[in-house]
Amino acid sequence: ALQAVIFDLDGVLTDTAEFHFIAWQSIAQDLGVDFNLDDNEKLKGVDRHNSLQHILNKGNLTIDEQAFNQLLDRKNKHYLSLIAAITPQHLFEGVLACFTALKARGIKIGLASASKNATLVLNKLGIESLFDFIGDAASVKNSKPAPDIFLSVAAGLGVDAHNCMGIEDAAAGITAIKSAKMYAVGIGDKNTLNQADQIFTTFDLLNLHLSDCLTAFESS
Ligand code: G16
Ligand code: MG
Repeated sequence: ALQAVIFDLDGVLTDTAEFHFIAWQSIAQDLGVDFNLDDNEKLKGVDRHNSLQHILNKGNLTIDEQAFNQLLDRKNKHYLSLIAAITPQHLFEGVLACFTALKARGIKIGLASASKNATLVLNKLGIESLFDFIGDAASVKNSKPAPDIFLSVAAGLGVDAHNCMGIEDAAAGITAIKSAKMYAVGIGDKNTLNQADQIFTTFDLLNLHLSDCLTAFESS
């Protein structure tokens, strides 16, 4: 039976995916690498190191470690300036209602974000205290699409993977959930997230259909 729901952050609970895109696009532009929405789709859920490597590969560029780290630092500073204005108003519609409904059913709530800024963002959204366990992106070895972060959150919650549902907006995230042998719910585009067990266009639709979604888990 379902004992925990493990949420991704960026693009699932709030629209920080947009801010990551703006910050990466600016780096790519300076490197002279074309960076479009399709590239961005591939970077969703991917950690910063691998994201920069993807952009360099696309431009057939190699840079030394110092320059690499400087670009990571610059991207993060830009990102931090973009998220400075986040308030509880930026929480996607349906998130609080969904959390309340899960808690009423005794289902635990976890966070599996690849972002080292996750706690800061949760704080700004005013929802940090609602989580039973928040995964630490810095302490897992392999980033999404590897299952590590989802497995570490399940362990932190004290719940077996097969009793967990994972919620993701990124293809790499859905792969991570399925590799962790969990039930996967996608938020976003049907074609991009076609590996998911269920897909909703928005978080609000997931919340509106939460009972059906939980029933489908139990019969899976
Ligand atoms: C997020 C984003 C990614 C971002 C990554 C690392 O993951 O989707 O675009 O590159 O975190 O973020 P940071 O540079 O803040 O450590 P998630 O898993 O919350 O979607
Ligand atoms: Mg995401």
